[in-house]
Amino acid sequence: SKRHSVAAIDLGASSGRVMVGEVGADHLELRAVARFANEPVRASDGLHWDPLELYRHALSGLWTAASSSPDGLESVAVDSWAVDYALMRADRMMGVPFHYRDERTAAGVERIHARVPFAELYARNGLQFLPFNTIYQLAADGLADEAERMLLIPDLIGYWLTGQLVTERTNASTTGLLDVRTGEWDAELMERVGLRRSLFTDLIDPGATIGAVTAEVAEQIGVPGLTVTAVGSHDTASAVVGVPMQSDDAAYISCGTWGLVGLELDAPVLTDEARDANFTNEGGVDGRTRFLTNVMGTWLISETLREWERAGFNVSLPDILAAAAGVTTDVAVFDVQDPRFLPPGAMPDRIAELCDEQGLRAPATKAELMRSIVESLAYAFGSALDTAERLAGRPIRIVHVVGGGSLNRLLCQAIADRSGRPVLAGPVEATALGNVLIQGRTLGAVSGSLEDLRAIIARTHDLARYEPRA
Ligand code: LFR
Repeated sequence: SKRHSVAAIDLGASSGRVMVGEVGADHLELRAVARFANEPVRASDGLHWDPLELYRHALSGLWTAASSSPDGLESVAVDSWAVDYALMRADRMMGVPFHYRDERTAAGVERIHARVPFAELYARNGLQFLPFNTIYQLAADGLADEAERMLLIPDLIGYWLTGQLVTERTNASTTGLLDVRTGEWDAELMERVGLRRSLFTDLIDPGATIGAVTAEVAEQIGVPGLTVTAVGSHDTASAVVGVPMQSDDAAYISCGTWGLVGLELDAPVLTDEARDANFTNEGGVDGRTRFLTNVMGTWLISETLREWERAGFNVSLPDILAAAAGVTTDVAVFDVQDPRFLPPGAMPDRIAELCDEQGLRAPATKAELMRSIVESLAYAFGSALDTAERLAGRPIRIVHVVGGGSLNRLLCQAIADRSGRPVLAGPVEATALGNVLIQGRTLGAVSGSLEDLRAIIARTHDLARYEPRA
């Protein structure tokens, strides 16, 4: 069958990449053409992203993608972390977008809940409580009243590429302003919380064509008329497309900065129990529901490494994981969901502090600390799996781990052990694969349901299996 080349711009909360995907009915291959860091910047008014820097990398990555694809690129699509946005006025970005880990949002949470109590919000938008959901950020954003439009990060990049103002639906589902039952903007909720309906642009679905790149962009990337396609622009939506689940008893952990633990369902679960367990019903590709909860993820590991580095101790992740694997004493299993771990900063101190408060023996060495983080993450993942199973009423007999965390063998084995279920690890680039497959389907390179697309991944990628040990 004919092979088609497309580019995926995949922006994670700690790094971004541009990948070229070659797709055909029995062919799926990714090649990275650019990888770059995405680091928060703390300025006097808070913690920010640098979207122009990301856009610069995206453009130069596209240039490399095009010039290294002899048969030509047919399409490009963007995905990124969720909830964050730029405010626009007269087609220009107002101010510098905030990072969701910025502490300003606490005031927004109070303002919103004073108008719409959380239980009612949950019934309307189906979202777990995360203090940084867009609705809370907008309520704390001094510029929202002056803005004409709000664009989520992938839509901002899409706007710069094409000049089209649209909002892709899977990412819109993380704003808190989408009706979980209809998938449409909730105008009544907007009115009650004092947000103008006109701030929000038309919704489009994954698979839609956004438009061709502008002449200026074509000039910069060296490809005239390249088509920008919508995919699951929330990275987790694309990652879930990229999980090679083969049966209804499979769950996933999309393990990067966050560990997103859950199931794909046909419809939301909006029970009191789901709300109390803080499970979310995010919008998936093809109208599926991503029923999951946010667990802290490899953020704890990367922030710990960053803190050690600042203190002059440089160690690679593989080396410290090897040392952690050699720890034979019992280590503290602490609550990784403690809110003190949300902002960037001194994780080793915060972990020691939490252990002291909870009467746990704080890790004595760096290897013990790393082991303690890994075991604590695995414990939290395991209990989230049990909760998902109970809330959805669907047995989980196999756990897929995708994303960067799938390369962490100590973690994958600990998940198998602590959850009592076999783990299938990989692919590491599930998000880019999900992005590329939806573009491929729009081009007619592949066809069928998400199950058909996942079967292509299963056929073309090797997974590592971890059996639970007693
Ligand atoms: C993962 C992710 C999560 C979202 C968090 C913040 O990259 O997109 O799904 O809850 O980042 O946007």
